[in-house]
Amino acid sequence: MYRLYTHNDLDGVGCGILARLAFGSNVDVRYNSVQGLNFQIERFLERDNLDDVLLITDLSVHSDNEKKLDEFVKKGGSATLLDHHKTALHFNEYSWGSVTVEYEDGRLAAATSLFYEFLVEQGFLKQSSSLDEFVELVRLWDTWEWERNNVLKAKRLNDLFFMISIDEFEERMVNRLQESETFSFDEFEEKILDMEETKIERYIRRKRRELVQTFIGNYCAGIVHAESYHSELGNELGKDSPHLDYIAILNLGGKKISFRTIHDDVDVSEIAGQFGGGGHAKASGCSLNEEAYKLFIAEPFPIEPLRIDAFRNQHNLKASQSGSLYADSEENRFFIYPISDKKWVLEKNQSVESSFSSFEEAERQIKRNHLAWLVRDELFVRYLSENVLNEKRSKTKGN
Ligand SMILES: [Mn+2]
Repeated sequence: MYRLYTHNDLDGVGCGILARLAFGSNVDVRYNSVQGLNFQIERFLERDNLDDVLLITDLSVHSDNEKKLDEFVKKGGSATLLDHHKTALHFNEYSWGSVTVEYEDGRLAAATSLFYEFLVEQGFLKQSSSLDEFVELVRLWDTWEWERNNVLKAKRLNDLFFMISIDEFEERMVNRLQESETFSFDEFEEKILDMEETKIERYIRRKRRELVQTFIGNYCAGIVHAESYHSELGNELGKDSPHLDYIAILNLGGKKISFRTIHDDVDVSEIAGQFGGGGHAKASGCSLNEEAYKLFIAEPFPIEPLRIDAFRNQHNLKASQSGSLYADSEENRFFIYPISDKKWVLEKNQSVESSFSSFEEAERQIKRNHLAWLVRDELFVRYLSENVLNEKRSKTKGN
């Protein structure tokens, strides 16, 4: 009997689907959380059945199980651990461990793509174009390469994975990969995916209206309370307000904070680390301890949400050659206009404040320090006409 222990995310379940296709009813597949795996492996080792073929994908075991697994193999047991996480690289020291983080051509590896190559190489599975595509979509999702290459189908595959149960997902994918030559969603899946997308868009729009801005340490943070869609939220709010260094997403019920950034020069794993958490440079998290509660919830509580830039304007547009007008809650007016290709002037209440080499830098300055927003056309037109009139009047006086 083949026994596959794998992760319970899309990449892990991708391995489960491949195992079903390769071994049919001759495989027992278990989906585990990171913590759940060691318990399962202990149970497996206690049974001490040398006829079983053990496969572990997308997860690794703790050092105690590592030793026991090595003993199991040394006395004739069969085990293979395939992973792509940096933290598992030391398993390459064992004949039964194979960890690849990156392919030679620079693409990042995923457990599903490694397991696919393994099964084909060993002659358990025949390569096909639908399998190639399915495996590549899982890899693109798991490594976040889908974003850079803008492969929405990979994101939709993961959305579908979250919308139905693991069992149903597995069954649908196994049938599809056996039957079709290309990989695509069926009509029902397309429909629920479209509905989900609309729902997420609406959720993000609502959350944008609750976004609060404040300085925490040296960073200008955007703070929002949300229970779902953290990746989408962090990404969309970050792109919508690039002047924010990162977005902190608070889940009070779960007592957790997620940090997301779109900027290469901000490392949110460091920020999470200050509160006992960790993660990656662009996505991290921590528990909500007392210090974090004070900084991210109590102190920003009285702050009004960040105003939204006017978005139906025809005239007052960002980076316009005829200038862009902003306001803040103290009724200051900020006017940004170019005087040459690389010189943008910032006026505050009609007197020159400073100049910048790009529009973005000027806007960043007023958004970070004054929480300013792009005003509606009506205000822009009034501002310009008052300016013109003031000028005429002052000239007439001079005569
Ligand atoms: Mn993975």
